Amino acid sequence: MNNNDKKKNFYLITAFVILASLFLFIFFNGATKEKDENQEKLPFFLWEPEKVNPENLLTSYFGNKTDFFSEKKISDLDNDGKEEIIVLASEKEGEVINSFIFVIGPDEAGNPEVRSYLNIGKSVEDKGFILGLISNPHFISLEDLNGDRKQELILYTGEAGAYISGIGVFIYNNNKLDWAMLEDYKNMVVPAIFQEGASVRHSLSFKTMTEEKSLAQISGESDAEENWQWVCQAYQWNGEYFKYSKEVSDICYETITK
Ligand SMILES: [Ca+2]
Ligand SMILES: [Ca+2]
Repeated sequence: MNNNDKKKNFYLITAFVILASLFLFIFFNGATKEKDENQEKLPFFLWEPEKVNPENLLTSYFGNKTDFFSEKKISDLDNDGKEEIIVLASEKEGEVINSFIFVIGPDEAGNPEVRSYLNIGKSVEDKGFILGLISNPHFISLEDLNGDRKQELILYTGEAGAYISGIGVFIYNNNKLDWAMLEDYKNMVVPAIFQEGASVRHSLSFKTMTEEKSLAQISGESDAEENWQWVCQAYQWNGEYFKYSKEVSDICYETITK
């Protein structure tokens, strides 16, 4: 090995050592940063919705009302990677039954907090409608009806006399729960509630049409000659609310009669 070769080797080794040091520095620096970020996120790992007792939280939220009967589901409603607890609860106030939907999520420390709640009956009245059919609500499903990857809540909103029962659709968006609204064929924008029963409509069923971003109610009706026929009314998401669509109603009708 001549002097030139030795020099060349020296430079190569030096360059290698510098590069290796640089690589190790970047690698460990990055790892430390990642660890710091994990530590900042730590409270969310403490959020264990299945261990939360919502009844305790809601009792303290509403004072000493202890006559809640409730149903709950755990699901990531708003698709942000963290699950929420959805609770249905009712309380009797004299002859009146107040029914609520609660959405509970983690606060910054990972403790449960009520994100939003809705008094089902009162919120309808606040919108200028009267709805006398609210009793003990139950879950039907949580699913994305309008294609924004966030789940809507589809609930039985309770039963009343004359074999009447109702189905309500609710939207949870930006930490706020509210009725999904729909525009009917008379161009009235109303809370999305579908009623079934002897004095309303017969054989109602509720159909979700994911591909059309629509929901539909299917009912049976007798025409003037007492001929039984199926009727399909479909409402398609227009970015703001579900709007009656003749076209989607026809698609709905085809799927149930073919
Ligand atoms: Ca969530
Ligand atoms: Ca949705």
